[in-house]
Amino acid sequence: MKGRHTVQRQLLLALVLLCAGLLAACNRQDAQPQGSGSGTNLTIGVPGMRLLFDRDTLSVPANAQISLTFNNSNAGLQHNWVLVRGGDSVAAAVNDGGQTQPDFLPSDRSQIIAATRVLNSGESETISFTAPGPGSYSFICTVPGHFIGGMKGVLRVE
Ligand SMILES: [Cu+2]
Repeated sequence: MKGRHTVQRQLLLALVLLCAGLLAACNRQDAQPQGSGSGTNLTIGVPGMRLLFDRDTLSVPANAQISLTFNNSNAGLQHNWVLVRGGDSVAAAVNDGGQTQPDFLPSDRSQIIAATRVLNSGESETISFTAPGPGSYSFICTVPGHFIGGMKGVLRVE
């Protein structure tokens, strides 16, 4: 029985040390300035003169704070980056609703999670948003003709 008590004491000690370590780790995280370490940074651009984003898949953790920089590195054309609350059918509806609007976004923004403004060639913009729950969400460019031309991709939320 004596040996068993020793094992129990050692387990208890290990547990106490583990808790102390976890608390220390939590305190260190709390001490960090906001935006460093806890968020996810993404960058996306446009290759050459093509109607494409330079990445067709982005992955982020569910509910993470996202900072996304869209560089319109395309030589000559305007583009935006619009993340919708669903797949391609939702993307098509958002795209259709924005075609005649000055900013190419529908007046009803309920199906839009995040969007940059329309950027001229050479401009960039960084936007912040909270990732939705797990799933696949389409991102598109709503400048007329671009989504139809294939300017789209998928944000995977895990
Ligand atoms: Cu575009």
